[in-house]
Amino acid sequence: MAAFPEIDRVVYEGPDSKNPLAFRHYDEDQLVEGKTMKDHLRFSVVYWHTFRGSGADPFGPGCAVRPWELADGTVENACERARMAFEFIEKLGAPYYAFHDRDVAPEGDNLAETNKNLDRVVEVLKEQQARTGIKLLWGTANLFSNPRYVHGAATSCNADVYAFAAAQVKKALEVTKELGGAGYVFWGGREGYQNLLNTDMKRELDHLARFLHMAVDYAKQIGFEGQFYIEPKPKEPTKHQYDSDAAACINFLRTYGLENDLQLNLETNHATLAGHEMLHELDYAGSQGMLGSIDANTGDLLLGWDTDQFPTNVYLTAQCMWAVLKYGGFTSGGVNFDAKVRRESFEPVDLFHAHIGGMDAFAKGLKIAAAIRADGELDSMLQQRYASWDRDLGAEIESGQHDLPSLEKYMLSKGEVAANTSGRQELFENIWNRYIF
Ligand code: XUL
Ligand code: CO
Repeated sequence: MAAFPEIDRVVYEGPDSKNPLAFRHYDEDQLVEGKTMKDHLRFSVVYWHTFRGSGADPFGPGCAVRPWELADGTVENACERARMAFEFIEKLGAPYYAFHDRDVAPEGDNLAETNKNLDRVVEVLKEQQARTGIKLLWGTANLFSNPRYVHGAATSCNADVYAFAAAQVKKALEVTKELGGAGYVFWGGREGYQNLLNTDMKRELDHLARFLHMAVDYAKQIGFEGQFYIEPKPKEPTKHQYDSDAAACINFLRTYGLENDLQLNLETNHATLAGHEMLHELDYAGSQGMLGSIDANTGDLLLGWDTDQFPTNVYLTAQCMWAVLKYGGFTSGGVNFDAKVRRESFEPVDLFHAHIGGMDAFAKGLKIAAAIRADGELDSMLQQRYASWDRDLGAEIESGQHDLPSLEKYMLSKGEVAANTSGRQELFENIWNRYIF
């Protein structure tokens, strides 16, 4: 059965199009910096929000109309849903998707049954991937919804829960490999704490690191060559998540010897919750050689929670793609829409509007970022700002030729510093705006 019989493949019609079901900027074959938009952006649709989101909120149950919720809970329904999901992704023209194990298949009465359910749906996913050419950007395990994970998974105080989570990740890695996944994500879920009085933080961090090492070891054992990622988020559901932001994650990975095995999957709304701009997170991770992938969404600056809205702001998307290009572009990662339509947007067609808007905003952002880079004006202004480091004293310090006494000697003879020059922030902003409008 078709879920969207009245909708055809979404195509590029150009900036003047008023067709709500066409792209105005995302022309997948257009070359930007010598690479197609499709290969730059590597758009991915998330299974959890798009095919399992119901619009439920703390004040009411879901109200979304979803053709694939036929007899929720059965494996047959899950298989049919998977076919409809691929109909959506194919019509949208996104090359990738991402899922949690529990999004795609229901849990059974015990782990063995649950694994069997997953295997049945994975067969359908595999068949649909082969039919459409759509690929898996990354897989992951849901280690937070089931009540057994009330105290967390890899940081639970209950060792049995840790073992269950380990078994779940083992299976999720196997199916991600089976489906040719380009990556595997760890988002902390409930890995964090509400109160330090009842929490042994050091012990929980050690356990989490052991858990990640076990996953990396098992991936090697089964020959899974996808990229591992950790996804920073500072709060929600716990007050303090251990993977709170890019810097905290990188410190954690280095402390425990995991820095060569995991990169970062950065999400815009998570950056907002951490009190950072997304550009900060991207630039920090990129500068440390750990920018892996993006969960593309946006928050609402007037609300303090993870609203997971679709990104429509070209300032944001241009900054994202500017950072991605600066650090060499995606290799295994992509632009994964970890975003959900509003509860009020409950009709199936809203899913198309949301993704088309996000894809167009990112395509336009990519073009803007490439134009800024091609002109090189901002770049040379930035270089100029640091010019004192390119010659004489600055160059000597950078190459390690100085110590405190030699710098004192230099300053004593000079007496006072060379005059500072303006940072020209407003000019930088104006030039950036020239490419936006
Ligand atoms: C939660 C979140 C997750 C991860 C995957 O805020 O972003 O959906 O992306 O577990
Ligand atoms: Co996410």
